[in-house]
Amino acid sequence: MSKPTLDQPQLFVVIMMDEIVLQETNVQTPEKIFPSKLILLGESSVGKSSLLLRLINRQFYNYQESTIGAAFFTHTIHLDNGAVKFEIWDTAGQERYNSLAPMYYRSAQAAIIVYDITNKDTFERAKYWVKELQINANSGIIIALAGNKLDLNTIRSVETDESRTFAHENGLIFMETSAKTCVNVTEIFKAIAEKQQNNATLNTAGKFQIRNTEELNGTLSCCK
Ligand SMILES: Nc1nc2c(ncn2[C@@H]2O[C@H](COP(=O)(O)OP(=O)(O)O)[C@@H](O)[C@H]2O)c(=O)[nH]1
Ligand SMILES: [Mg+2]
Repeated sequence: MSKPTLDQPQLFVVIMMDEIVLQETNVQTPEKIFPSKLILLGESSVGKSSLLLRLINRQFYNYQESTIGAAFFTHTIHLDNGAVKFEIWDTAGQERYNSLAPMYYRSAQAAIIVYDITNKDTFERAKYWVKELQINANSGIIIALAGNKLDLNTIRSVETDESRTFAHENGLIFMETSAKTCVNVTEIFKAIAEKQQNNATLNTAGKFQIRNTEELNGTLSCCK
């Protein structure tokens, strides 16, 4: 059997399964569901598709095939007070053709900007995307910065402190991730879901609940 990729139908079967399970669950315990459009941005080959494949399919390929065009996938994160149903857009082409990007990030509620910790240029590119979204995207967009390929820590060229400081200054969620060894993959999506739900609660009920993302550690993992 040929290797499944994000473009092949196998993955859609998994996604459909996810949604069927959700519906069955809802019959017994109806749960408030927040829809959220999330886009993956970042330089080519930083691991955007690999992170998504790891999240949805719990798999990793050393030779991930290039994304063609853009594809979207749904994935629901369940929280204590409801669920966030992400419509996740994995893009290709935005790396080379800046003009394509607004088409993807327009109307997005969240973005994960990915860079490769072993490649400084990709971090510079990530900074560009942060500025671009701050200026042109929805004002309330939640932005997360993912320093991917943490398994290659020994040959890193972007220091954690530098990225953390940049993220802090710009109000971003920040995590270093590895699609390969499955570090912080589900966690980064859950942190976004938490923030989105908190913002929604703040907007609708005037209540604000601060949650520490560290409390999530160990409670969720995409690697079973
Ligand atoms: N070592 C390592 N390699 C990774 C990781 N994530 C992706 N890759 C590899 O990096 C290459 C590009 O990945 P891909 O997901 O296609 O990047 P994209 O162009 O940003 O979508 C592929 O060869 C992946 O196997 C990671 O966390 N660690
Ligand atoms: Mg890709």
